[in-house]
Formats: sequence, structure tokens, C-alpha cells
Amino acid sequence: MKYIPGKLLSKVNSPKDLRQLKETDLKQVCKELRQYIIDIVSVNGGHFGASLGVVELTTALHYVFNTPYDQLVWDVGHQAYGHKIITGRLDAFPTNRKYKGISGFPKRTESEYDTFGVGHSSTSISAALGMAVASKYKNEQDKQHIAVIGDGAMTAGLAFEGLNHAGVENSNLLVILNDNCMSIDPNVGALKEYLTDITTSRAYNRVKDEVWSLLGKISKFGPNAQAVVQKVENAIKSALLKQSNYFESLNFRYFGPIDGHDVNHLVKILSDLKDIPGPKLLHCVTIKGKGYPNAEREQTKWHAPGLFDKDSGEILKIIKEGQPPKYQDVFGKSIIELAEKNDKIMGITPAMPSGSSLKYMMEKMPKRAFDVGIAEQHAVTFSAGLATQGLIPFCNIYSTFLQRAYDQVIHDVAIQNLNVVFCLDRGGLVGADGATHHGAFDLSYLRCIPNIIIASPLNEIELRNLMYTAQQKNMGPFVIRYPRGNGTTVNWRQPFKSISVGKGQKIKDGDEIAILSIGPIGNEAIKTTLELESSGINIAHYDMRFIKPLDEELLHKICKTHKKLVTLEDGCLHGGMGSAVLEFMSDNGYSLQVKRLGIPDKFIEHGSQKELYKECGYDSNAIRETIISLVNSKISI
Ligand SMILES: Cc1ncc(C[n+]2csc(CCOP(=O)(O)OP(=O)(O)O)c2C)c(N)n1
Repeated sequence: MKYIPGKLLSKVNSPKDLRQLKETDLKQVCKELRQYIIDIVSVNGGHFGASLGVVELTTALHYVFNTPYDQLVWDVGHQAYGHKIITGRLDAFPTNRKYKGISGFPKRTESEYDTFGVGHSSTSISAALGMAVASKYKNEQDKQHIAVIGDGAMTAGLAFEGLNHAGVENSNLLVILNDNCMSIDPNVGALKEYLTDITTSRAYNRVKDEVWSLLGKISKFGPNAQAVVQKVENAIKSALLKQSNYFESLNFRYFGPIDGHDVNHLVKILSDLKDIPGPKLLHCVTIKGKGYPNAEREQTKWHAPGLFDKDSGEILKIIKEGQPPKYQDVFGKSIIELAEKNDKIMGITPAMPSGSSLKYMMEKMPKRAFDVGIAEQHAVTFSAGLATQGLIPFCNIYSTFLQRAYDQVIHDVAIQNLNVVFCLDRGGLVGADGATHHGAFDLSYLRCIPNIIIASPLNEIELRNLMYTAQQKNMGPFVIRYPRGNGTTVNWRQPFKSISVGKGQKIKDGDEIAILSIGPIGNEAIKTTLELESSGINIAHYDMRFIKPLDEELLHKICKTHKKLVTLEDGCLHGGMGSAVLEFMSDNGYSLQVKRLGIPDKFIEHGSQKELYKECGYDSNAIRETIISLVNSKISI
């Protein structure tokens, strides 16, 4: 079905068109923009509540600032659908997140309005500051730089690092804090409480508006007058907020809180702020999911609800009877079972209680499970601290976000050989979130670290057994990596069994060719080898289970009895399991013919997982073709 945007919105092919409209038209533009997002996301999927929450902000920003000359930087970028629509991608928006369509996040190669590529959080302040300092250096004094960052993203260390630097740079930077009290789940931490204090301080908010209008008048009389007013204003803020303002103590001028849904007021405030030099922060209070009642009410569910009926508000989840569970749920339920038996087990997530399913443990054992905010580095070092005291932290992090905490894994965990269990969710290609979110690199970047055990289960039962194994005795750092989505086993809740560390398993005997797989992608190999067997091609299949330590005994056996090998992994080829096998062969003087299947050396964009496996050459078709061509090839060694 084709969705027709509203009358005003359909005329907006760029922010220039928007700026031609009267200020009084902006409310209607917002209404149409919101409706268009609802129309398309309901049939396409994608992030929802966050974009609805910034419709007014997006419109006001492009109306007031001279984008793309002025640089507008979105944090995370999951809220930038309105921005995409206004900046020339109205017609392309129905292809959002689809294979070969536009990306669900801002992307520099997609539009000159996308000033900085995103997907991971908390980069906006540093990036916008870099742009601001560059403009100062190039003498582009009139250029504005705006970072829009959520209260969730503000909890990360990186955001603080950006503020800390910006406070001494005196460059032209406006940080807009989009405060909706939500991350994906409710936001957490002391900063969140501080922001709530400001927002709810009646006395402060009453005086603030008067000071603001005074400032507006006096700023026209030059810098001295402005400095006097600023001092008065600071004193009022300090007195009324009972403490010095956090942002002002970092040399930012703090403005707000203001209603982030009043587009005309936003236009006025942003226009005023344009004339105030130096680093400033505007605190906007918004409602995640604004304008779609269900999304306002159940904000976590509607962060990225999948497809839904926009009229009834029903989320169209196709749950088939007897469907195998999601890996994340197997983790979330199994950790409770284990923790009930072992009081040393703790659960940690950096801002993904729902996404990781640690929320079940947080509900049941609130003293033993922590959401630490969008703070992967802290999550890892906090886990390391727990481990020094003899506890066994299960630190659950999406594979792609662990990239943030690489040094913490090495310096804080591995060197000290601490017993931290890393449950890496979303390992491998994740689909529509695209290049920023694929868990492509973990096996490679972890494999080179001494002391670490790295495993990936073939199915849900193996995931449980690996979790059980990891908490048994002092194992040191133990990584269990599993993918997004559902597994393959309906009766997954089997009694726990210990798995021998560094031992693979034979799935199937066969001659001449062996396929070695790691992780659930091995199920594709199981299907393919069975199919080929019925056509008379007999292939051995081994599930390596551990990429570190490698099962060398098994590899010796395989290399002695086969001439050709296929390795299969849902991870990047460079440095992955196939590379580990080649290293083993080289170290031990084996010279089999090897074909490696996995993610090639490029960034893979968005699409369905199926489409992307095909593109990368390891869907079941590609596995079959690889095997057949290897069977038919002459050995040229
Ligand atoms: C480094 C990193 N960790 C986790 C995430 C997953 N994530 C995406 S959006 C989001 C919540 C962001 O909250 P906030 O900045 O307040 O924006 P809102 O969705 O509330 O508008 C999280 C945790 C991420 N994108 N990047």
C-alpha cells in the first residue's frame, strides 16, 4: 500500500522548503510528520517511540538552523526518522531498513544532512565538538553545531568526556538534552534522578522563565551586561536547585527545562540560543511515543515494536504454536535457575534489560541483577570488581556493544584472569539494524586475548549447558556467544550438563570432506549435509563449540582423515574460526584444501538476516554449492 503524506509535508523536499512555511504552519507539519512515521513504521517495522518523541524538536531545528551548513548531530540515530523525512527522504522512507533501502540510522554516505554516522550511543557531543573546533579553526564563526542526545545516552562515559572537553573549548556548540526519562527500558542512575529534580522543581521553573526573558533583552546590550545577567541567573539556579547545576559546573550555559512538544516555543528558544556564543545545553522534556497513545503508555514495548495495526494498536507478532524460544529468553530464564542454586551468580546489563532478558532476574532477584545504564565499559569493570570478591558475574552485552569495552576486557578481566562470564547476545549478522549493529567481529577480537575461553552453542540446550559450565569452578574469563532471534529446540529446558572446555562434537561422520562449524549457523550445515547425503555426497560435520581453546585433538583427527575442509561461522572471516583452523594446520604441517565461509572483509549493510547470509555466501544454498564445488575440484596442493 502506498502511504500519501499530508498536504504540507508532501511539499517539504528539503529543510529549505520547510523554512518557506509560516511559523503558524509548523504544528500542522508536525502532525503530518508524526502520521507519516506511524503509517510507515506500522508496516515496515523499525524504531518507533523515539522518533515520535522528537517530531517537534526535529521540525524546529531544521526550521531555525541553516542545515546542512549548520551541523546537526543525532545521538544513536534511532530517533532520526523525522529528520530523514524532512531532509529529502520522504519518498525513500518506505524503504527504511529494507535490503538496499535507506538505513535506519543517519549515515554520511546517504545524505549531506547526516553529518555523522551513528547506531551506537553517546557519540554526538564529541562529534559535534570536533566539528565546532574545526569550524573555529577554519574561521567559520557563523556555523552552528548541535548535538541532540537522549537522557539514556547521556549516562555513558563518552558523553561526559565530550562535555568535559567542550567546557573548556569555548566553541559554538549547542547540546540538546532530549529528556524523556527513558532509555529502551526506564532510564537509571543518579543523573536521571538529578534531571528529574530539575524538571520537577516548581520554584526554579517559575523563576527560570522570567530570567530567560530578561536575558533575551539584556544580551542585546553586549557581553558585559550578559555576564552580569549570567551571574544572577547562576545564583538563582544554584539557590533554587539546592546545588550547583551539573552542566554549568562544566562551563556550559544551561537552559530549560522546556516543553519539547511546543514547536513554536522551541523555534523561539532555538532562535535566541543561536545568538549566545560558547557551549550551551538546552534541556527539553519530551514524551517517548508522543502522539500514539499505546506507545506513550508502554514505552519499552513500543521502542521498536515490529509490525502493528496502526488503528487498533495491536502488535502483529507471529508467534507460532510450539515455536522454539529466543536465545535471549533462554539466557534470561536459565540464569535464574542457576542463580537459585549458586548464590555467587550476579547479572549485569548495560541498558538492555529487555533486549537481553536479564529483566526476569532483575524482577526476581533485584539485589543480584543490575542495569548500569548505557555504560559497557563500566559494566565490564564493575563485573571485574564483583569477580575479585569471589562472585560470578554474568555480564550480558550485545556483541556489537562489547566493542566499546575492549580494553576493559583485556586490562580489567583477562590480565587478572577473573571469572567473568560474558554472555554475548546478537553475535553474527543481526539484520535490519545494519552495519553498526552486526556482531561480526567478536570472535576475532576476543580470540587473540590470552586466558579467555570462547564458546558458541549450537542450540538452546548447549547455551544452558555452557552457562552451567561457566559458573562451575574458577574458569577465568568465559565468553558465550549466541545470535539474535529464535533457536531450534522446543524442549530446551533440559537438566543442566557440564561441557568439557575446549571440546568439539561430531555431528555426523563422512569421508573426504568435513565441514567445521561454530555456533547456531551449524544448523544450516546440518540441514545441508543431510540433503547432500540423499544425493550421495557424504560429508562429515563437526561442531567446534569452542574457538578458544581449539579442540586440537579433534582437529588432528580430522586433518588426518580428510583432504578437504569447509569452515562455517556467522562472524568475520578475518581472524575468526576458519583462521584459527588455518593457523592450527600451518603450525602442525597439514595442507588440506580449505574453503572458509563467513562474513567477508567489508561492512555489511541492513536487510533481513536471510538476505544478508545470502549476500555473504553462507546461507544453505551457498553452503551446498561450496561443498559441491569442493567435491568436484581437483586437489592442487
Ligand atoms: C553503545 C550502545 N549501547 C546500547 C545501545 C542500545 N540502545 C539503543 S537506543 C537506547 C536507548 C537510548 O535512550 P535515549 O538516549 O534516552 O533515547 P530515547 O530512546 O529515550 O529517545 C539503547 C540503550 C546503543 N545503541 N549503543
